[in-house]
Amino acid sequence: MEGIVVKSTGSWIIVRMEDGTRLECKLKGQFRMQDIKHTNPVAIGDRVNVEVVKGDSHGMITHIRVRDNYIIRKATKLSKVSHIIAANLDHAYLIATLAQPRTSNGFIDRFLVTAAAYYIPASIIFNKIDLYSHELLETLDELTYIYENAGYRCYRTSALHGDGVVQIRDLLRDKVSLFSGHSGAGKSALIKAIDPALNPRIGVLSEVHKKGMHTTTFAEMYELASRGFIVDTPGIKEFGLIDFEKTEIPRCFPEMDRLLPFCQYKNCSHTHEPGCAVKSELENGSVSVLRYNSYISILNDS
Ligand SMILES: Nc1nc2c(ncn2[C@@H]2O[C@H](COP(=O)(O)OP(=O)(O)OP(=O)(O)O)[C@@H](O)[C@H]2O)c(=O)[nH]1
Ligand SMILES: [Mg+2]
Ligand SMILES: [Zn+2]
Repeated sequence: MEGIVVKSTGSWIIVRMEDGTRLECKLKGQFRMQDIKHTNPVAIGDRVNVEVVKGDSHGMITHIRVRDNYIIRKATKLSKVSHIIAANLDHAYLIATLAQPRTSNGFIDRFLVTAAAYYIPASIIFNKIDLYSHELLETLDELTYIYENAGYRCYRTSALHGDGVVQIRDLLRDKVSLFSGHSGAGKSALIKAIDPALNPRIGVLSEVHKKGMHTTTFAEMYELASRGFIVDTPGIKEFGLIDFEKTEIPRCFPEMDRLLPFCQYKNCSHTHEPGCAVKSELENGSVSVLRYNSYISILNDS
C-alpha cells in the first residue's frame, strides 16, 4: 500500500493512505542508519510504501520513494546535519508580516534563496495587513514592487479578517504547498482561515517581545476541503544553506540570474568583475539595492 507522510512526532509517523485514511506507522530500522546527513530519515510529504501485518492496527514503512525535491534547515545553528522540513513540494510560501513580529528583508531573502537552491517555486504572503499603519502599507507597496520585479509573487492577507484568503485558497488547489516563516507570523491562523474545518493550534504573541511562542511544534500536512495539501511548520529563526556551493548563489537571485548573459564573464559573481551587468543595473536602479545587499551578505556567510 502507498501513502504520504503527513505527520511525524518522533514516536509515530502518520501516513495518509491512498483511500484517505490515516495510519500510524513505524519506520524500518534500516532507514535510520542509512541517512546520516539528516536528523529525520522520513519527512513530511514523503511518498512511502507501507506494510500492515494482518491483525495489527499499525503499519511499517518499508520504502521511501525518491524525493522530487525537499527543503531543509540546519538541525542546530552550527550543525552540519540538517532537518528536512518537507519533501515533494509544488510551492513554498513565506508567511511574512510587517506587523509584529516583523519579518526582516534579510530573512525574506534567505528564505527565497533556500527555496531556489532546492528548485522549489516560492512566493511571499504578507499577513496581518489589518494591523498595518499607513506608513507600513507604503512600505508594503515598495517591497511588493521590489520582489515582484525580482520575480516573486506577493500576496496580502489578514487571517483575522479574511482579506486575501480566497485568493490563497485558489492558489493552493490541487498542489502540495508549504507555509514557513517566523513563529507568530500567522501560518496556522491562515490555514484555519483557508479551511475552517481544520484545527491547527493557534498561539498568542508574548506580552513583552511580541514574538510568537512556538505554538506549532511539529510540521503537519493538512488536506484542504477545497483540494490540495498544505504543510504547516514550526516557526523558524533562520534558514541555512547546507552542502551548497557558493558559486550557485547567483542562480538563486532570479533578477541577477537573468542578467548573467550580459555580464562580461560567464561565471561573474557580480562583485568585483569588470563589465558586470548586475552592477550597472544597480546604478540604473533596476536591480534593487536591498536585494543586492542581501546577496552580498549571503555570499559572505557561506
Ligand atoms: N491581527 C491579526 N492577528 C493575526 C493574524 N494572523 C494571525 N494572527 C495572530 O497571531 C498570533 C500567532 O498566530 P499563529 O497562527 O499561531 O502563528 P504561527 O505562525 O503559526 O506561529 P508558530 O506556530 O509559533 O510558528 C495569534 O494570536 C493569531 O491570532 C492576522 O492576520 N491579523
Ligand atoms: Mg503555527
Ligand atoms: Zn555580473
